[in-house]
Amino acid sequence: MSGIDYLERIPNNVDLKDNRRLLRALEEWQPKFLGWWRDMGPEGFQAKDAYLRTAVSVDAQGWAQFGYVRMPEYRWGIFLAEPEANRVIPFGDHKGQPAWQEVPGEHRGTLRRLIVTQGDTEPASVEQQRHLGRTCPSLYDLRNLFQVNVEEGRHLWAMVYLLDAYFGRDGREESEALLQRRSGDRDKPRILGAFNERTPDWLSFFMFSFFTDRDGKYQLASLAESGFDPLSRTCRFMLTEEAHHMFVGEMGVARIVQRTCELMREHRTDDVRAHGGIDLPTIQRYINFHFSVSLDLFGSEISTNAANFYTMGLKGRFEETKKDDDHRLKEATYAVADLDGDRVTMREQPALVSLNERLRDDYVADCARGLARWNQVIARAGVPFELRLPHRAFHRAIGCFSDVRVSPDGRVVSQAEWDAHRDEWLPTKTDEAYVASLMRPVTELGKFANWIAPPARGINGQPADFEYVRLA
Ligand code: BYC
Repeated sequence: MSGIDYLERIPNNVDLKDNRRLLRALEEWQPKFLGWWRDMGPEGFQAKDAYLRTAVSVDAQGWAQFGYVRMPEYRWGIFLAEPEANRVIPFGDHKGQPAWQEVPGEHRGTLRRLIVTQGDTEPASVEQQRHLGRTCPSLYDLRNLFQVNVEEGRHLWAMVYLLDAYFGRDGREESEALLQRRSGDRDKPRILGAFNERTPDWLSFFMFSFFTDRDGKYQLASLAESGFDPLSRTCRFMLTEEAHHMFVGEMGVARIVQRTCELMREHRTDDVRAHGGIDLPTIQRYINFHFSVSLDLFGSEISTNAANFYTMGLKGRFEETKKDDDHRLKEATYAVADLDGDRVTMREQPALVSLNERLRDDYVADCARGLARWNQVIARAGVPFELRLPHRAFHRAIGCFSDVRVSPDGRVVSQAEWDAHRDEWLPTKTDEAYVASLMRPVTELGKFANWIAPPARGINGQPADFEYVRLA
């Protein structure tokens, strides 16, 4: 037995000290997690002090404590949002019954699968981002990357807690498997498509944090409605952290857009590549890629899985309890995008099997609000250009549009037309090589790479030139 005091190392509000079985399972898992973190976590910075936020409790003072820490020593804790007294299952066949405090036996396999799918994304994103530290545009951005990484690590802990505490031996096996799959690996890939894509540069990272982390927001919000109360409470706390990740993405892209517009105006040209900026059409192509890949994460438009998750009371809708209907949806319908020959149309479908598409609708509306804010940056600079979300049928690999080619404006096109325009619509090898050529580390205090504007303010009231990571 090592001399580590796990109760001290694992801040928690799940009474770990009184749950010997769980503590033993976590003691066994923690060194494997650390081994994974050393192998697959941020490359090259494990021994550096970073100014990070750690959650040590769920109250206002405790959930965001800032200080310098070396990442392998980060205190990955287990936190559930405070229980809601007399909470009932808000939807599905069990609606109105007391929320489950233990796993409902008949839904055990399905629930485990949902938790594993959620859990799998967390280490996957750390793996995808592990090389980025080497090319950071500033210490401020480097710190934000590490904050996102350690919190994804904590989200993995959150799911492992559920598996170990509630699913016995098969839960522990799943916890191990979460450390064994690898993003992009041919033989043991991560479960969902977007988490096997590469995140080779910081433009991709910011796009990922904006678009793919936002899928996290909507999936977690749906799981936060779950009748299985420990899952609901876990996800509610995770959502507070997710907000910062999307902030990093939104502001990252906004700062790139701002810098691009500055260069366009300063040099009176659209050709900002000549001046070391990232041109707006390239940014648009990255949007097209990351948005479409993230749309796939919501699953097929028509899904009996989604209907079952709902009917079983395991996964609700976004803001389920704020909706004013019967929360069973047996009779209701919902308008779903569909393919009619070579046209994209809308078709009324039973609401239960349409839940993936409904959540995707909520997500698309949220993305559109972020895009509008990027467009304000462009408009304020007086540049006549507008970024757009591509049509939801564009470049899809999951669901009814996966077999056809669709243009960003929503027309079904021939393979020949697709081939002729592909390089206008999606990042090209040349784009990627150009963006890669900009990725040179900037680590002087208060300095920022030429292709990105400094942030309006620093983290936790600190200035932009604060020593967010101590590299010396
Ligand atoms: N890639 O009925 P279907 C986050 C599979 S992100 C590969 O269409 P369903 C984060 C599907 O699993 C949030 N496979 O879909 C963000 C199924 O396989 P099985 C993650 C896919 O089941 C950034 C089959 O296709 N959380 O937190 O209704 C950084 C037919 O499925 C994909 C969750 O996803 C895909 N894109 O819905 C860090 C929540 N899509 O089961 C973290 C939990 C579908 O037949 N997961 N398939 O073998 C779910 O709710 C559901 O599994 C999904 C799929 C919404 C993902």
